[in-house]
Amino acid sequence: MNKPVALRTVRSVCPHDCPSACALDVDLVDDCTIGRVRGAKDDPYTAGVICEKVARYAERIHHPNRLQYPLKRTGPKGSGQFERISWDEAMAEIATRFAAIEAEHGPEAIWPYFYAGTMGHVQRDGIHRLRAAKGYSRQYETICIGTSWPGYIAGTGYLAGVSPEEMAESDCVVIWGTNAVHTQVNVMTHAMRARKERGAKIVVIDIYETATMAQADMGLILRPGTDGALAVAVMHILLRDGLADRDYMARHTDFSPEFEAHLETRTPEWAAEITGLTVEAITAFAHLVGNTPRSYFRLGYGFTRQRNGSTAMHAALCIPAMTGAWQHRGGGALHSNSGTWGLDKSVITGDRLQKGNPRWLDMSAIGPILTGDPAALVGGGPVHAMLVQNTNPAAVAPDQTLVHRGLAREDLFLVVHEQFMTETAEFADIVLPATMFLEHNDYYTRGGHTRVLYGPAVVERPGETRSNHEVINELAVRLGLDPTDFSGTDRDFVAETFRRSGYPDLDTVAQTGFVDRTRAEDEQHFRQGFGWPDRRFRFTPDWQAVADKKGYMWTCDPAELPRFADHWDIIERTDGEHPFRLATSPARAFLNSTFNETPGSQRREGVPSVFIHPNDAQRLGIVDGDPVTVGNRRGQVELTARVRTGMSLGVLIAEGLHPNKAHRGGQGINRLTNATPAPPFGGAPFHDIAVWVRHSNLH
Ligand SMILES: Nc1nc2c(c(=O)[nH]1)N[C@H]1C(S)=C(S)[C@@H](COP(=O)(O)OP(=O)(O)OC[C@H]3O[C@@H](n4cnc5c(=O)[nH]c(N)nc54)[C@H](O)[C@@H]3O)O[C@H]1N2
Ligand SMILES: Nc1nc2c(c(=O)[nH]1)N[C@H]1C(S)=C(S)[C@@H](COP(=O)(O)OP(=O)(O)OC[C@H]3O[C@@H](n4cnc5c(=O)[nH]c(N)nc54)[C@H](O)[C@@H]3O)O[C@H]1N2
Ligand code: SF4
Ligand SMILES: [Mo]
Repeated sequence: MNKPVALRTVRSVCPHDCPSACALDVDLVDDCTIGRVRGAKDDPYTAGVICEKVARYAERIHHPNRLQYPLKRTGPKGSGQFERISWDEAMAEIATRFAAIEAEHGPEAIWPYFYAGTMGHVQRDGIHRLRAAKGYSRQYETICIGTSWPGYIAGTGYLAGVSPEEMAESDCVVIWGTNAVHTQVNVMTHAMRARKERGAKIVVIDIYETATMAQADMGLILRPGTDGALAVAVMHILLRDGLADRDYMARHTDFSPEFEAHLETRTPEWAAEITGLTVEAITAFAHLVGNTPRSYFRLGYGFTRQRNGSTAMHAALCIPAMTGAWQHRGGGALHSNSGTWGLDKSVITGDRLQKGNPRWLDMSAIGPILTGDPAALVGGGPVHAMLVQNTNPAAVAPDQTLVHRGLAREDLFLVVHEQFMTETAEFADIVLPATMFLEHNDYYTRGGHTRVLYGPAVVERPGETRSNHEVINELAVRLGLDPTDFSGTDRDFVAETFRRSGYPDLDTVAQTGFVDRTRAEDEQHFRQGFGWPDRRFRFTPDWQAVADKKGYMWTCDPAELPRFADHWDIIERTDGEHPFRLATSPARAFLNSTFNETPGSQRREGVPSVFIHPNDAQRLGIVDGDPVTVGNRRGQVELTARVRTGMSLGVLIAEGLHPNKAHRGGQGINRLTNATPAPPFGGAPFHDIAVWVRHSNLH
């Protein structure tokens, strides 16, 4: 077959929930069809590189299974039996049911539910405008950032760090708790530049030998949930061996004799016992960062998906504050730049329209909420209706047994707006077909770099698909809300948001495709001080002050938190019945549950499997390729064993969110995860799971 000839190439942005926010060059074959997708060469962060799954986007946008028409359920809940209906019928039914449920149970019985399927602000966050104007239940956003952001803010007081492009000027790049080769490939571009041009050392800290660690000069494989112990032992060594910058600490941190006395007890021997690392490995790492002023800490999400994730993030972040790496170009840390956009999004989110003071429901606790757990419902009544956009909780949310039981309730009216017939859509009463990013207008941010990018509609939409923005506006008007707040195009909303934010006007931005929000170098490095009133970095965190800054809600007794940066020993314990620790690390060719529908990604990832150490496998009579069952009190999942080294004994790794149905037995990996909110402010500990494993045929 001849390759189709590109008609023209347009600039766009990857909309998916990945810190890289790549600028894309998309070939158009005709008005409806895309060809190749490449990373923009002239974007300084993307630098011409994108992941393989987005390079193959034609497979997703032109997928034969894309939803194209509204559907209404005809069989039992979850049966997947639907009939085609018109948009008018669908919207009329939704409006009638929502109005009736509100009349009978009050507006808090309706819970619009969303997440980050698209990271475009107009399409993603418009659901809040409807929520606010109606006084529906609010959504506490914990599933991804619930533990990591608070841990970072606890130190710096501000959610921002050194531009990732500066990594190229580092002498040591520490990639901590992120599998960047899978989850944000562009980190590698800049880290590898530093190695090539300056001979920088790359350190990777994970719980197994990831594709990222395979490229490292130093790989530290520690036991899950023990990063805090490694971090405080590193600080112990820095102080002991005269590698701490006491002058920097005196000027820019709250370093105290009490904290120093605390660290005296955190010896490398103590940490070796907890982390499973050797004293020599811990010492070598401490000496490397202690002797390398330009050390850049790229702190990921993965190590914070443990119950002690917030304190682990804070402890790791303390290292560059002790060495003074922050002062130097190419030194410091980055977790997320999401505090820096300076956007006024009120036209999208409708803050001014907020009716009453409705309850906040924790998105991670969707299972307990829908099955009537009084604590999760925060004292209020049941949820009777949901509008779901941009997320697939029946696959991605923790404690899947409860999630499915809840979604299957006959007295829950469920509307799902989707691009595909996901596990969640299968439970719906009404399914609405959604556009994709190349078919609507939006602007995008992500914490992994410093630019805000614009992505215009460039191809025709298939069938009767509609954008989130259009659905929210139409539903609001049908529910009797003031059309002035719910009319105008998505492009109008982008333009108005830019205007309110003091950004350049949209026509200008559309020329280049981005707004550069890179802050002054001194600000990125906190050279004039950190984001607390005394301008000092905090080794002794004030978690209440963190909560006050961001409106976080406590999920534990504040007195339980360790006083100083520390290892907090609260992860799920193994026991005789559950002797293994499972982490559900990311797959390279899936993005959460997105792309698990495309053939190229399915080929790359194969069957749902679990990595197991050869000694553990041998003891349990398991050989590579065997069917195994992994389980705990919450559920059981069928996987295929992959026997491999490069991980600790007693650890299991299941990469990726395969479709639930791809597992023998049809139960997805989140059958095993826990929906109890992590302390101090909530979040789902997806990599913190005690389980058993056995050969499936030896029951
Ligand atoms: N290909 C791909 N890309 C993705 C995603 C995806 O699913 N697939 N997801 C996207 C989303 S929504 C997000 S938030 C980001 C997340 O991206 P990351 O920041 O990379 O976070 P995770 O994917 O949760 O996990 C990263 C690594 O943390 C490791 N880990 C788990 N527990 C521990 C621990 O206790 N200590 C240490 N040191 N490491 C640990 C895991 O083994 C894994 O290798 O990636 C985004 N990009
Ligand atoms: N076991 C385990 N579970 C996890 C994780 C883990 O590491 N392990 N990671 C967690 C993390 S970090 C996150 S962020 C969550 C993410 O969970 P989700 O936010 O649910 O992410 P996706 O699975 O990518 O699902 C996004 C859905 O949005 C749809 N979508 C995309 N664009 C649009 C649009 O414009 N309109 C509409 N209506 N729909 C759209 C896509 O088709 C897709 O089905 O998953 C979490 N779940
Ligand atoms: S998923 Fe991430 S790496 Fe891939 S194109 Fe999108 S932003 Fe870039
Ligand atoms: Mo995420």
